[in-house]
Amino acid sequence: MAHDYVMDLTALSASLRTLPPSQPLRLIDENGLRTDAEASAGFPLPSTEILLGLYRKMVIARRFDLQVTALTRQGRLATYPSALGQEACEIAAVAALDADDWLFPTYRDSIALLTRGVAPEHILASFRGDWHSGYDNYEHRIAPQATPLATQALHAVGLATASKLKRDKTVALTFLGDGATSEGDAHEAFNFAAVWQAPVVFVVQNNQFAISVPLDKQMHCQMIADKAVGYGMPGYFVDGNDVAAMYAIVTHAVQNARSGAGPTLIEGLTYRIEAHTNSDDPTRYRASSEVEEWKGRDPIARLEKYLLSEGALSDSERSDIDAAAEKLAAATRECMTREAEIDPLELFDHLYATPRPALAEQRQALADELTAHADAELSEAALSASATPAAAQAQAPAQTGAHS
Ligand SMILES: Cc1ncc(C[n+]2csc(CCOP(=O)(O)OP(=O)(O)O)c2C)c(N)n1
Ligand SMILES: [Mg+2]
Repeated sequence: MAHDYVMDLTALSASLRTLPPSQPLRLIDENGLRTDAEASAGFPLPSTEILLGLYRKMVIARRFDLQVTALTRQGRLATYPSALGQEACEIAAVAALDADDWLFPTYRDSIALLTRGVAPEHILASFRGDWHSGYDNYEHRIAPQATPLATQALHAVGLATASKLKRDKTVALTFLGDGATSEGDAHEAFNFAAVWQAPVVFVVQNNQFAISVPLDKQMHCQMIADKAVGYGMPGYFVDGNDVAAMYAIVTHAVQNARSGAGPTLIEGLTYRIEAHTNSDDPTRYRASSEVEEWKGRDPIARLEKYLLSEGALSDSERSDIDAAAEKLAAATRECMTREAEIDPLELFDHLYATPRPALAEQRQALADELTAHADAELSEAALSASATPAAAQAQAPAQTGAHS
């Protein structure tokens, strides 16, 4: 019996996963060359027009990411989790969605938001500590960037299930980190998605670290994609630095979800080039030679090589993209020099549909304190204006004029 069971599982695994073990599915290799039918598992290469569009989005996203990291180092933002090196996963996933689909991102996925049209100022409001989520979630159909790991995966399954019940064809896509897949919430999300055949796509960005913990210290399986078998959904192990492969597989998964074929788990194998956040020192837990090795597998350089070899990326196209990236970087710098208008009383909003009496009292107490503080500041300002050298200075131009 045990033997039968093993046979069944192997057959199920083979039917759900079309890939040879350990070999990520790839359409363009590290040298920018098109792969053969075996490596691509028969997935077609996206058109040159689509690839050029993805290239443009990746270059712009990277410029944004570098700019925000620099601003964070200058102290303009409290924190920023960079996605440097992960552009292929981020941009391909978002590009595969329709405007009506929903995205459930994590703290790592700011460039996905950017690519979906959220303004830098609105993306960065939470990282500056101004608001919990600075964009209109309904307008962009993007849930708040989740910091509690894997919680957003459950929300994605919930929305997808509602979509199925309402028969409205909306697909939900959620990003997860490799570490997040070890959370209970991830397992519950995978399980319910499969049981309910929810139209949801799980894109796991395996950047090989959960802060300082490398993958092999937090899971014993060979591939995260293999976990899909246990839930009864297809799993794909994809080269996460090959934007063509990521786009092809996510598009396939989104189409499947929309047509009623249920969820898919996609593992994009990539690497986190930057620190976990600006408060992390990665030199304490990984060798710089490993980082350099992965820099050599850069997703943008790879696609650029392919496009150049196809004669599909002209000098003028490249300078146009660079100009757009610089314009965005300048706009990002500019908006981060502006002070945000913050109302401290918002602290009490969105907690209860009907505020509880104790909370209403606290709100009133803070309102009174703010008014008292503002009054005190006003009278202090009036006092110093009439009694300090500033008042005398107000006369200065006339005196200067008289003497000159
Ligand atoms: C439920 C929960 N537990 C712990 C943390 C602390 N924490 C923040 S990021 C992180 C590592 C996550 O790694 P991974 O899922 O691989 O995502 P990455 O940061 O690499 O994108 C941890 C443990 C958290 N945010 N939420
Ligand atoms: Mg990770």
